[in-house]
Amino acid sequence: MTSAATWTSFIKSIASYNGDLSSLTAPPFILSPTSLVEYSQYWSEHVDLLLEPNFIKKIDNEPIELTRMIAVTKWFISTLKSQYCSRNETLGGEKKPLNPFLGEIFVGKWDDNSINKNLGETILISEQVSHHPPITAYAVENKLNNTILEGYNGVRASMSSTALNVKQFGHALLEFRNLNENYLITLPPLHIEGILAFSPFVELEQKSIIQSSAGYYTIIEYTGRGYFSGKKNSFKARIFKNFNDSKKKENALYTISGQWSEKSTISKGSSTPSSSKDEIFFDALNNKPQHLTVKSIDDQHPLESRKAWLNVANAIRIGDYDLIHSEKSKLENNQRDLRKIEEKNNSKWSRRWFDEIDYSKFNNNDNSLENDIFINLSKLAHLSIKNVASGVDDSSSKNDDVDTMLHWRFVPENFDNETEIKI
Ligand code: 0T9
Repeated sequence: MTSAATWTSFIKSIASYNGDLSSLTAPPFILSPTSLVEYSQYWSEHVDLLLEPNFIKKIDNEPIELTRMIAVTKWFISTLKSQYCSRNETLGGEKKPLNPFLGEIFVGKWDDNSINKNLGETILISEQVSHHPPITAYAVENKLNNTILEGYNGVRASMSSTALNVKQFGHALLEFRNLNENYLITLPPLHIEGILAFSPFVELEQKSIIQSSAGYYTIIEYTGRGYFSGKKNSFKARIFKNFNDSKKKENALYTISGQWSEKSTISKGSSTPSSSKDEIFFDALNNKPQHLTVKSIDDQHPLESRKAWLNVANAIRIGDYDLIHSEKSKLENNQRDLRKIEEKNNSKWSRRWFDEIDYSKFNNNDNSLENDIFINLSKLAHLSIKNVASGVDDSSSKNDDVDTMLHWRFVPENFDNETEIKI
């Protein structure tokens, strides 16, 4: 088949889309040789900004917790280009990632590249904790600075006439243990545009929220091309003293605006900063991401993503559709066999470094979750703790038909006792 013909059948498969992303039969040139379990690395490609709050000194009369919230907001904005544009840069467009198998893992580390700070080593561990629906859990850990970012994510997608609309589930928790300060971060909805024009790209929608345990509350609103600013990847972020203050935009302590994939500026108060007069907040064009280092494939465990998918990835790189198909089938059949054996033995696949926590225990007066940072931060931000889309508030009527409160959490002991997987 010609590219155009396979593209047409792809568009047709999208038109009859049933919500299961793995069922999309995509032509080879839209396939990425990278598994979704790798995408967790995008959280930490500006590791200096991630760790920055540990190094902040109090300035003038500004509460130090506010200065740290500004730093966390800057780090978060810096992650977006890696998260949502990097395939365009390395592969020439958004591509369909490999759908990770249950138990697939991806690990790596960032060395300390800074000149004047002692950042120490930062590691990433990422694990596919569910296959149906696909859910990836991850932790980014820096022992020297006692800092942990952990989270999980999954998506639910639906097709409209021109775009694939994607809701994210899950959240991230950022803990600065030396500072006794934590942050909850929600994941924005997005859509994939440009499918009919052969060049898919992500556009973010609505908002992300960052809630600090010190009360500070940042709301980041996304707009894209064609909206009022007209520029792609535009955002406006407002930092408030707390959730209640956020009801009136005039209460903003700081306002940041610009393009997260390019430049943004910050100004005090609630007026929109001017790109010519105000201070640069983050310049994505002059702050290149620091990629993590990963062991060579020879040194990897069979569950490690690049090793497990090697043959499929190579087939994608040479664009051999039959080979992609046969290599993929091998892997998928293996997985089916594993599930059958588990069913027969009445056992289940044991997750390596993460565990699903049932937060409904909290409502049933189980005090093991008394000081849980997710519950405390969700309360401050008036966010639901149910399994609703990320960022949905606790009063939304959408919550009524959802009664599970299951969230994936990092189990540090499991990782400390890990003997098979080396970073
Ligand atoms: C978590 C991120 C997520 C994963 C990806 C929607 C998407 C899978 C999920 C949400 C990361 O932290 C951030 C970035 C990009 C998201 C992906 C973009 C995308 O297109 C895929 C979906 C599954 C597809 O591949 C659909 C096919 C597409 C190429 C249409 C032509």
